Amino acid sequence: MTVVKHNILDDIAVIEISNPPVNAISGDVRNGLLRTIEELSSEKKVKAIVITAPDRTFLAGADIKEFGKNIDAPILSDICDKIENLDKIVVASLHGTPLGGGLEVAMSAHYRIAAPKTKVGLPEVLLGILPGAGGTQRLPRLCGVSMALEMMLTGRHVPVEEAFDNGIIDEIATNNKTVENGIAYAKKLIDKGFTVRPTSKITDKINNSKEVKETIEKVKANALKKYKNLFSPHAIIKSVEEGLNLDFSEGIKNERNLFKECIESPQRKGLIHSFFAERAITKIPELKKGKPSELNKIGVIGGGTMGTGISMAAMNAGFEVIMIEQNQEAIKKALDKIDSTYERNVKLGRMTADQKDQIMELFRADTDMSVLQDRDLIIEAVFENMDIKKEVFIKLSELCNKKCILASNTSYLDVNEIAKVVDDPNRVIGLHFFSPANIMKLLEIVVADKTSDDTVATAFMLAKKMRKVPVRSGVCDGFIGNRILSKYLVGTYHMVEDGASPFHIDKVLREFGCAMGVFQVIDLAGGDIGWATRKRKAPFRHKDDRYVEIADRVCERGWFGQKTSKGYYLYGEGVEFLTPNPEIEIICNDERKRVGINPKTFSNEEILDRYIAAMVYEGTKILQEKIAIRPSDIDVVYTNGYGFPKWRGGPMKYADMIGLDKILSNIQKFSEEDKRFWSPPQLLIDLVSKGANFDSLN
Ligand code: T1G
Repeated sequence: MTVVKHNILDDIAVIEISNPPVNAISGDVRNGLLRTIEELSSEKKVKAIVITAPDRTFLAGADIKEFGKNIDAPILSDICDKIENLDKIVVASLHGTPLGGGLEVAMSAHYRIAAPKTKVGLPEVLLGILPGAGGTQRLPRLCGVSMALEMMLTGRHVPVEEAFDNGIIDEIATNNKTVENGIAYAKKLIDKGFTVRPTSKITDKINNSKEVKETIEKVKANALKKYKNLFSPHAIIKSVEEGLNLDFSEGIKNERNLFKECIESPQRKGLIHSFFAERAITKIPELKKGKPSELNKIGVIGGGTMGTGISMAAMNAGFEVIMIEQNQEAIKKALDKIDSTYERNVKLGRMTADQKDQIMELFRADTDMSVLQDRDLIIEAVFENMDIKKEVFIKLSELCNKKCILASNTSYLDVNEIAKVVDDPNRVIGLHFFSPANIMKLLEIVVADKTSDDTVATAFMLAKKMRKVPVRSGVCDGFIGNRILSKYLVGTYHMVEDGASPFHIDKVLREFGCAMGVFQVIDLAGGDIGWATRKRKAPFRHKDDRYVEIADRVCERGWFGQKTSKGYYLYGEGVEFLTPNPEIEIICNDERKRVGINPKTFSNEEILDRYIAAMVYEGTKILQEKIAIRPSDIDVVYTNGYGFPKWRGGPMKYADMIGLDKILSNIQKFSEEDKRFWSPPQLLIDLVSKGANFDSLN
């Protein structure tokens, strides 16, 4: 129930806004606030008005759910102008996370007091829009153009101390009693004879000096590189820059027009979808029933790339870690990797030497697995081979305490199969981290047939403590991410054998907004990993399945990518970034001749259509088999783990935006060439026939 209520205590009026869970500024809040402001503006005895939102946080911004719908009047920008132009002192009393429209309301007040630990920000850019209620005009007036642009282009949440030091906040309270803090501060201002102080009239930090112009030119130049695909960052800079040459009300109008352009941009749809998709991932049945068990001590089996990354992710979250390796040499190698990573952080000022020492105290390594008896969770990160993994789990099942959760970091293998060798399969789960595991946000939580709800709940709690983005996956080969990767990789090899250049394909995907092209990713991960997977799958490949051997030819030459300084691209001292390996095209032509294919030309559009079709094809099958609970989970996997552009929402959202009928007709067209690879999934046919889309399944 949304309420905007107010009380008048002597000569101070207190407005309290409540719209759980985060006091988002919905239509009801806007109407209530405007009504209250208008009522109080004519209250003679009232000398000051305090705006508060006492629940979990001060206003956390506009109600994002309203975007894309007709936003009814009054608009927040007008309400902010009314607040600023009141002839009574207006104080905003802040706590929690006043963000976006919430901070804009606060900046339209004449004075701001904030509770300790408050964090303020204008994160609209993360939603593909800009601060549309005066933020691009008022924030520079409070903290200067440089900091204002930095805040609006990063969307970061600024701690109260920094906000105070830079003029955004006028007073830091000593406690969280936001109503009392507001009243006391208003009284102090009145007693000291302070009067109204419209932010729009504060200009000392925005005189269009040479310095300000240089700042804006620098930010613009940097933005061209950093945000080359994005719309709203450039609109933000434009609104600030043009606002400096306009009077305030013209600046506000200009901001409004740019805001509308952002709202119309498909990037807004993609980024807002990602916002809610990343909040839906924890809405899974197991978390309704499961209770997380206590988690303090973690064991990691294996000190390779994944083992060291996982250990650091656990240490960064404050867990005590024991790593098991086969011998002292391997232990030394792992320890050096971990130590040098933290040493680099110290050098880059990301942590102090003391903090490094403290975090290293959480880590020790051993060759004797019996030291793992007191662990709450073990994460196995040994070589991707079923027999080796089973051997490890048999030992763990025998020596670990019966409450200890046993997790595998396998990136493809059958977790049900692994669970079969453990005394209590309820405590077995897949925790698929992404390399580098101490950096990458995504964590696929693979729920096996017998995994208990408590085990799943504990895994999601671990993810939260590690600040990971956890996505629930059922068991299948490659889970959500790698299964879809396998599909579009095979589809990509088909295109190459049919005549497309790997480098053309990568260029198209980079221009689409992907962080990297497919062949760049292969070179980064190591071609040998894919080769091992192809060999593992070979015995199970259907005789009629088309199999392209180009990648095998590359691997047979020992060209595994960055780790061998040669793959699809060349690497090394003095080698320019993205230098194609000239021998790749020769291999492709030789293979086309060998299999008798007359190469054809692929347009950018056809390359993209086939790439997207393969992803959506496999994504649909994953939904059909209930491996993923909802399409937006697949989107979260791809935007957090596979470099799919977040501003396109993810593959399933992108499919909705271009139309499932178009995807289906592409797949039907491609299936005429290869029925086995492209037979249209029933769910896709059903959705199209019903005129429905993937969003209808979220
Ligand atoms: N609108 C609608 N719902 C929101 C919301 C918002 N602004 N913010 C959060 N929620 C929902 C969220 O979906 C979830 O719902 C629940 O609240 C708890 O959120 C004019 C145009 C505030 C830091 O970008 O960053 O103002 O899943 O799980 O981890 O210029 O939410 O429970 O059903 O994230 O404690 C600008 C977005 C808007 C802030 C709290 N504001 N929110 O984090 O909880 S644009 C933002 C956040 C704007 C103006 C423009 C975070 C948080 P459910 P949560 P949390």
